[in-house]
Amino acid sequence: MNQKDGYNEATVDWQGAATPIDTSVMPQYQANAEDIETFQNEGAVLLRGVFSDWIETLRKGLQRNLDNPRQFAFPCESNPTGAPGRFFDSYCNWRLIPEYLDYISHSCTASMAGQFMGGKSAQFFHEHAFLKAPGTQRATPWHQDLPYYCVDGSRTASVYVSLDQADADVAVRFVKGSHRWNRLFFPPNIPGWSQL
Ligand SMILES: O=C(O)CCC(=O)C(=O)O
Ligand SMILES: [Fe+2]
Repeated sequence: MNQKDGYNEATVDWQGAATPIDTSVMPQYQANAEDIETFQNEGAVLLRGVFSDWIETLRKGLQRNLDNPRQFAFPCESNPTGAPGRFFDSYCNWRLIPEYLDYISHSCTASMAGQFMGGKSAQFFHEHAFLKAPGTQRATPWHQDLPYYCVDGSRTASVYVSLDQADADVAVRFVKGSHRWNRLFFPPNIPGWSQL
């Protein structure tokens, strides 16, 4: 894999020309006040089934990424050689993977994020795909995203779409209310960044 010092590098031109998205045809999400309050207070809210109709499309998109990792941006295999399972991630591919572009342009994800952030408009930052095959021993380290993003502020939201059922002990977890601790937790092992 195209890694330097353990970190993934761009393998393709991931910026390219601007990709116009017609926001007028994006479906609206109807967030309820209670869910917004939970998100604001606890930092995360579970919304079941909202993207059921998009799972197959997103799986197809992810499969492109998995089949030809080097044709996409920032591919990274984090499993040590010979370790069971697979831990793969890649990001900034929404222009290169038509299924991702379809989801971003035609699902209610933008409307949803906008309402939970409490803004009048939403700016899309990027997508990030994670794959952990059954048996993978390596876990994603505890972290917050904000410290390593080139954005700041509290009106941000990630829409995390799970494409598979995962047991609770290996599923993504959030520390309730930690967004309000007035502390930033950097991902570990990034040179110059403080350890968690
Ligand atoms: O699913 C994971 O392992 C990590 C997800 C994550 O860090 C993120 O979505 O920002
Ligand atoms: Fe993250």
